[in-house]
Amino acid sequence: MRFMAEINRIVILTGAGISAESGIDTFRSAGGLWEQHKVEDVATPEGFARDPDLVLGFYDLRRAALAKVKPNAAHHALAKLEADFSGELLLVTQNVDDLHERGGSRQVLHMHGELKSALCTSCEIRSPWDAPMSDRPPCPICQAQTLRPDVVWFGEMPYQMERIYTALGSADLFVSIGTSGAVYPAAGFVQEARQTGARTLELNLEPSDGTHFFHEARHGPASKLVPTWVDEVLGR
Ligand code: BJW
Repeated sequence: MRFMAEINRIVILTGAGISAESGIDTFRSAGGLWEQHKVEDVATPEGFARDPDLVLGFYDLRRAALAKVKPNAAHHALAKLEADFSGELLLVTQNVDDLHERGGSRQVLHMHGELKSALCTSCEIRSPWDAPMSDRPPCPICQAQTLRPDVVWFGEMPYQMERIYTALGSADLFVSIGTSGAVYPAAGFVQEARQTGARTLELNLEPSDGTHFFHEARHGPASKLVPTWVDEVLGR
């Protein structure tokens, strides 16, 4: 790893693995969400058009389950990094849970949306949301009963891509935590960051699909790897 004093701009990408030890199912592991549900039924616009009740119910259950889980040591460590790192840090998460925020992170870019947000398909405004949607509540802005989960499904454009690519273009260090590297465009961030000279580090339970793209990969549970790495960055 490049001498830490040279690291001024860090981009971190997190995925479902960082929340696994908090008790949230990942997608692609044995017993994960995509073994329990067909991805084309619950995570595509076409699936939502075909059976909105199924999709709204799926996300209602996942939103309600957030009340039963807590951030773990990895979320807390990234919050400590945000508070104590003197350079620029961008935390990008593919996760729709709110565990980074509850772990203390103040600036989190949710590129795949958030469970606690609703998107109105009529007025297209996003509103904070912490209730079921299966009963077709009205949009708080335009009153139309056309709310959907504010999450990014396959075939849809993730949020704030321009901001992410700009940060990747000037990053000294890109760190990927708890993601399988199976879903684009996030899976391509490592190559994007490398192209413009960033060091790249993977922290994951096991080698991801793109592990060979990283300069360094450390494998194990996020609750152990992330606090250790944060202490290294902060020189503790
Ligand atoms: C631990 C651990 C522990 C466990 N500690 N680790 C080529 C280029 C561009 C696009 C495509 C392409 N080929 C195909 C596409 C289209 C498609 C895509 O990528 N398909 C793939 C299946 C191939 N992508 C899209 O459609 C995206 N949109 C798009 O591309 O728009 C056009 C565009 C083009 C160019 C630039 C920009 C845009 C949208 C993708 C939307 C994904 N949506 C979902 C659902 C969100 C809502 C919800 O949560 O329900 O996002 S799918 C699901 O996968 C979710 C996740 O965010 C995402 C990634 O999953 P993640 O986080 O990696 O989880 P897992 O389960 O896969 O992995 C967990 C990892 O953790 C594992 O490795 C474990 O080992 C590890 N782990 N325990 C540390 N304790």
